[in-house]
Parts: sequence; structure tokens; C-alpha cells
Amino acid sequence: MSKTPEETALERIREAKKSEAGTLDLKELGLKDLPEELWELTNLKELHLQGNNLSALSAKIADFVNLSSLDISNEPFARPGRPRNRIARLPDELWKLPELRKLNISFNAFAEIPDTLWQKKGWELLGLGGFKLASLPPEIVQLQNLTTLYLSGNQLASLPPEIVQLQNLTDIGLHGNPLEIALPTRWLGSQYFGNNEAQKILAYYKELDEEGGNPLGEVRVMVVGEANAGKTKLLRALLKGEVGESFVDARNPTDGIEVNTFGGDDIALRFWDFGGQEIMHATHRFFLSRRCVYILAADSSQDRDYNEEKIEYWLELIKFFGGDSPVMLVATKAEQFSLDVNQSRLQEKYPNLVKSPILHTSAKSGQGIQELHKSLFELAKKLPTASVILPKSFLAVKDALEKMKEDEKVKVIEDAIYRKLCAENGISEEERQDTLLQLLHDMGVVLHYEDDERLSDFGILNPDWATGGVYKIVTNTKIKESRGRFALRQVEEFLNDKEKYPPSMRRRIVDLMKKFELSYEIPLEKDTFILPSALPADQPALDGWDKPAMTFEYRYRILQVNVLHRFMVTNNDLISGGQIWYSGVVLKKGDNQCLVRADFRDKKINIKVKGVEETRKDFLYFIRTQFERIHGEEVKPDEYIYPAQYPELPLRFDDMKTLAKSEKDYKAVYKGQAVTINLRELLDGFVTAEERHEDEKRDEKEPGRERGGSNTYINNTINVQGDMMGNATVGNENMISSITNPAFKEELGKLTKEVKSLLQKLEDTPNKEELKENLENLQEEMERPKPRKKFYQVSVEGLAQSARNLNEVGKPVLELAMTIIKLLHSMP
Ligand SMILES: Nc1nc2c(ncn2[C@@H]2O[C@H](COP(=O)(O)OP(=O)(O)OP(=O)(O)O)[C@@H](O)[C@H]2O)c(=O)[nH]1
Ligand SMILES: [Mg+2]
Repeated sequence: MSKTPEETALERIREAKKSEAGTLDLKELGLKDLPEELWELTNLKELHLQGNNLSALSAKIADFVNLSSLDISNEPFARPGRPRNRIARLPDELWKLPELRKLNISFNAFAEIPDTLWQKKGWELLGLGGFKLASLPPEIVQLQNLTTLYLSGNQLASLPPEIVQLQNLTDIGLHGNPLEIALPTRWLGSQYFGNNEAQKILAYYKELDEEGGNPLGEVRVMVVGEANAGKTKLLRALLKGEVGESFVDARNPTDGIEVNTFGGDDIALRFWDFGGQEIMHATHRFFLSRRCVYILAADSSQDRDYNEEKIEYWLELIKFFGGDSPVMLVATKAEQFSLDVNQSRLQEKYPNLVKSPILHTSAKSGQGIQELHKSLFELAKKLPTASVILPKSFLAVKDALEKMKEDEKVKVIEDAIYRKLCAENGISEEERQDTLLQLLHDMGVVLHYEDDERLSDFGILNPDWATGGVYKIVTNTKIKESRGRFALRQVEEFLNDKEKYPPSMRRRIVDLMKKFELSYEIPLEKDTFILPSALPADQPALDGWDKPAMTFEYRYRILQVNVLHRFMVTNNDLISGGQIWYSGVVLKKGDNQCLVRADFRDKKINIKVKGVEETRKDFLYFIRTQFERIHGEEVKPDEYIYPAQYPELPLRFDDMKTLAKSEKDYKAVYKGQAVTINLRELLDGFVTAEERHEDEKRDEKEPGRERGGSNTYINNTINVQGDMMGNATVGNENMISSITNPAFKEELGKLTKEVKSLLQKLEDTPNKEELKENLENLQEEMERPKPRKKFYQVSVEGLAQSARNLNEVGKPVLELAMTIIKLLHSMP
């Protein structure tokens, strides 16, 4: 049996007392009260209490005269039911502690920030997330030692001008504030932390102040819904008055995205018309964004079941990508039919669904079009984005680019041309040009993948043009006829509009398809590609999969086809003997094989692994990390495992892990019989040493996940790397979650060593060159006093890709690189 949180706390307190430690970590234990013995640790310098169940802090804190750092924060969106501190008042004694310089009180129950806080001037770190703070007091400028300021989840529309005087500020978190000044999203930090871009933000504010800004005056309207729902016709009716006589009833599916602008008196609406065919959904994640208005079109001529299912699908997708952007549900083709759905149920489930009666429209009769026009403008005007401010010069460049796109049908804006355009508009520093480029990408004016060297090379793309090209290829029926295969030379035929897609640009479109993870080049078959979405539906004969195998399953609320297809694309080097079809694939790695199959109707992906007992769970773990990357932060499917003896008994993976901490057996009913499952044996078949450490790390990060006692659900010996990581996470901070952490550096060291030894084995090829280049970039970054996560990411991902291209010989590098990528992903 594992220890209770109180026992764990006491044990740590006693250890700290014995070793006269300066730091005590009692975070995420779910403690309601702090043990009395704590107050005896009068030498304490750092106290971590985040993610407990505390409702008050004792005045005894006065005895901690050496305390320099106190953290009682919570994460903003911990899962319901997890413990969280609800402290509403801090004892007066706290403010008198002479050494206290770091204080994180984010996401508690305070009505407001205690005034006394501003009277202390020595702060180095302040965590003030989730305070509904509408403005920062001017006193902030007196905090000249401040390096870190977390302000996520407040109501800040602006920062006081004085803030630019904070010269030591390096890290500021502004995520989730209705800022009236447009900042590149990536500068804002996560829901909890900052992004080490404070000085950039301050410089930006200063420049904006000097130059002057204007409101963007524009809101994006994303029009989504099933294919054939009538989205394009609706927009034509709205924007061009094509109703009644001028309505032409003809099917003309939208390829990709079409953008149209509609000017109003004081605000312009920019409509994004998304093609509704399923294949188009694969790129939505690049375009559906926050701070937009969504129109969800539902076809009144379809029946209720169809519409309710599809509407929920889209509402879920919008929730992932659009955050709390408002959604208008618009019924189309209403001249003859009436959309019949349970609106109040949907509203309960999706609070961002606009609370007014569904608009019934018809492009054919013109019904409801005026009303839609009126409601849209009203809604858009209220969005903070409408009044967001940008420097005048930025707006000038943006307008020039929009004009270039509209008038000249520009496809690609070469870097030099972009920079020249900036310079002409008074933006001469490269850094400011880059900032603007990020903003333009965030706003969907251009596509530019700064992180991806291959794509940043090929310039700044017009999104309509680029996605249009991509979808011309992927929707071509010829690819389906040839069972998902196509050759580069065929692209010429698919993109037959020579003016729009000159031969020199075709390769870029194909590269973009790779970036979007829509297709892959067959290893060893140059210039031949597979498009998984065009694969035949037929499952080939599968050999030897009828015996029980280790089975894992994801169950989704909505399952997008592209989750599986992206998995196929990114792991194409492991596909075994061409066994790939529309809904499944067989992979092979070493002595193990893995069968991955999706059931799109039941919204499940089932994974079976067979092979050598010692390594197959590592293979499964690898597969899961691949899916996790695809799921990202948004998609969180339930995970199930199946015991080998009871192959039709799904068990929730998380529940089994939790149970295993206190129980030996799990009792279930299988095919009418009571059965007992030994939990340790069960989990030992699934949980790798690496995963155990991942879980522990998550325990550290996620408030309230029960901390496992010692090695309770796995009896593996921990490998060297696991040990290193394990140690790194025990202690006072999430040490591994920092790129400056020595343990992390050590991992990087291992990778560079492995790459060097690989280089020695290779003959001169472009792949070797790429590998070398990425290695150099990585080493250069490692030598910087302040390495940047983004650059690590780019070079390690580059290394992984090159290693992948090398197949078998690249495996050791690939595996190390994947571990590091995972670590990087877990870092704030
Ligand atoms: N009767 C009727 N038919 C309509 C109406 N609006 C659209 N349609 C028809 O529905 C079909 C699809 O219309 P589109 O506007 O192209 O549909 P879409 O949602 O843009 O389709 P995708 O671009 O493939 O996603 C066409 O045949 C239209 O003529 C309407 O108000 N009434
Ligand atoms: Mg359309």
C-alpha cells in the first residue's frame, strides 16, 4: 500500500529537517492542512505548495525568516475533481518576511491582489494569474528587480507604459488576456507560464508608442460545415447578392479555402470559406484559430440525426482550435425545409454557441440573408479582435500584401520582396520584419513556417493559393484509381492551370503536402508518393494476427480521419511490406510488429503489438508517443488496454494504474464469468520504464494526480536514462522542464555523440549533409548561454527526419531524438 499524502508530507518534512534542506516540495499532494511540524523548519528558503487543497496559510509563516520563495499557485485548467488551493487571504506576517522575493499566488480564490504586495519592492518573481486584473498599477515600475511576471488569465487590455522601464524583466506570461495590442501568439506564453520574450514585448510596446497605431478593424469569419451544406452559396448570397434569379443551382465544391472580404462602416469581415469534404479537414488545424467568428452551416434538407451528429463534430473541432470564439449556427436551404435540432442541449454543451434563435437562410429565396448580415456585424463588432491595435506601418504592409494577393493573384512572396515592402513602409529592422511576419501568419494573411527550415526557405505563401494547390492534388480521382499512389510528374497534370501553378512552384505544393502530413514519399522510390486518404478501403489478408496480442485502444469523442493518416505519413518508414489501407496499417520495428486499425464509425483506434516480449512494450510506447504528438494538447481520447487472457475485455488504462497503487487484483466479469486480474502483471505488460517516468513527471506538473508511491506498478529495473530523469524530477522544481537543466543537456550530449558516430558510417549524400548541418546547429545552440527551445526543436526534429530517411542505420539517432522531442514538448 502506498503512503497517504499526509504521510508523504511528513516524511519530506522530516527529511528536510534532518538534512537542513533549504527547499521543501509539498506540491500536488492534495493536503487540506499543513502538518504542524512544517513550522519547525525555520531555515527554509523555498516552499512549494502548489496544487494542494489549502484554504488558508498560517501566520506561523512569520517564523520562516529566511524564506525567499513561496508558491501556492494552481494550474488554471486542472481536471475537475483534482485538488486545488483556494486561498483567499494571505497572513499579514507574510509581507514582513525580509527575504521573500518570489511569490506565485496564481489561480487561487483571492478577490483581488492584496495592496500590500505592491508595497514590497524587492520582488523577482510574481505569479498573478487568474485575477481578473484589468490593469497593472503604475507602482509596477518600482519593482526594478522583477525578472518574471506571470499574468495569464487576467483581463488586461493593455500594459502600463511605465512597464518598459523594467529592464530586468525577461519572462512575462500574457496568455488569455484581451490585449488590445496585437502580439504574436507565441510571445504570450502558456496558460500558466511566460515565454521568455518579455524584452521583445516591451520593445514592441515602446516602438508602437513612438510610431502610433491604428485598430485592425477586421474580424475573420470562418465558415465551416459539411460538404454540400451550402456554405459557398450562402456567402455568395451575402456578399454578392446572388439570390433569387441570380442563384444558380449547381454543385461546385470548394477546393481548399477561399477568402473574401466584406467591408462594413467601421469594420471589415474577412470570410474564410472552407471546403467541407473530409479530406479538407486535414488542414483545418493550420487555419481554424481563436478570436474569430464561426458560422456553422447546417443543411436543412438533411435529417435530424445527420445534422446533430455533424453539428457536434464541428462544435468539437471549433472548441479545439477556436477556443471560446462565438459560433453562429446557420440553417441553409431553408426555402423548403426547416432545420430540426435540439438547440438547447447543444447550447448547454457548447456555451460558445450564440444564444439566439437559429437563423434559417436560403440562398435560393434570399430568406434570412439580411438578418444574417445584421447579426454578423453586431457579433463581430463586440469581439476584442475588432479593435486590436497594430503599428501603422504594420497595417500598411498588411494592406499592401492583401492587395497584392487580390489584384495580382500573388502566389509566393519571396523573402526579399517582403523585406523590401517592409522597408518601404518604414520597417527596416529585420527583427521587426520577423515580428510582423509572425503576426501576419497568426492572422492568416500569409503562410509562413518559420520553425520549419525547409518551408521557411520557400518563402511566404498566399494561403488560398497554397491550399488550393494542395487540394487540387488530393481530390484528384486518378490517385484513388491508382490505389493512393502518385508520381511527381503527375502533379503537372493535376495542377493543369499553368498560370496559377507554374512548373517551378509545383515542388512547393508537394512539400506543403508533406508539411501538412497529407502524403509521404515512398522510401527508396524517389518522386513517388502515397496519399493515405486515397488508399483503397479493403483490408489486405493479415497473417498471424488472429492470436492474442498486446492490445491498446484510443476512444475519441470525435475521430478525424486524418489522425490515422497523419500517423501513417509520419511513420511511413516502418510500414511492413506495403500493408497499408484506408483505415489501417502494419508497422515493423526490429522483431516486433504492430497492427493499427481505425474504426471511424465507433471512433476508435486499436493497436495490437506482437513479437518479442522484452521489447514489444517499448514499441507500443513509441507508437503511443507518435499518436500523442498528433493529438496535441487539444485531443484527449480515453485509453484502454486489453488483458492477453481476456482479449475482449477493455480496461481503462488510467484506472488500472491508479488501482495498482493500492490493490493487487482487479475483479471483472468476462463472458459471464467472474475473473481476477493481477494488476501488476497486467500493467507490466504495458508500462515501460520510460512511461513510468513520464507519469511521475506529469504527477509533478498536474495538480492532484495521485503521486504513486515507490515502484508500485512496475517491477522493471530502471534504465540509466530513466534514473537520470527520475532524479531530475525529484526536487523542488520541474527541473527537467527546462532546457538549461544539466540532465537535459546530458541527453543532448548523447544525441550528438550518436549522430557523430552515424556520420562516420555514411557515404556522402544530401542526407548526410543535412544531418551534419542539423548537428552543427544543435551544437551551436548548446553553446549559447541562453539556448532557445525553438532552435533545439528545429535541429532535433531535423535530425530525427534525416535519421528516419536512413531507415535501419538511423534508428539509434531517431530514438534518442524522439525522446528529446518529447522532453521539449513537455517544457513550458
Ligand atoms: N435549394 C437550395 N439549394 C442550395 C442552396 N444553397 C446551396 N444549394 C445547393 O447545394 C449545393 C452545395 O452548395 P455549396 O454552396 O457549393 O456547398 P458548400 O457547403 O460550399 O460545399 P463544399 O464547398 O463542398 O464544402 C449546390 O448544388 C447548391 O446549388 C439553397 O439555399 N437552396
Ligand atoms: Mg464551398
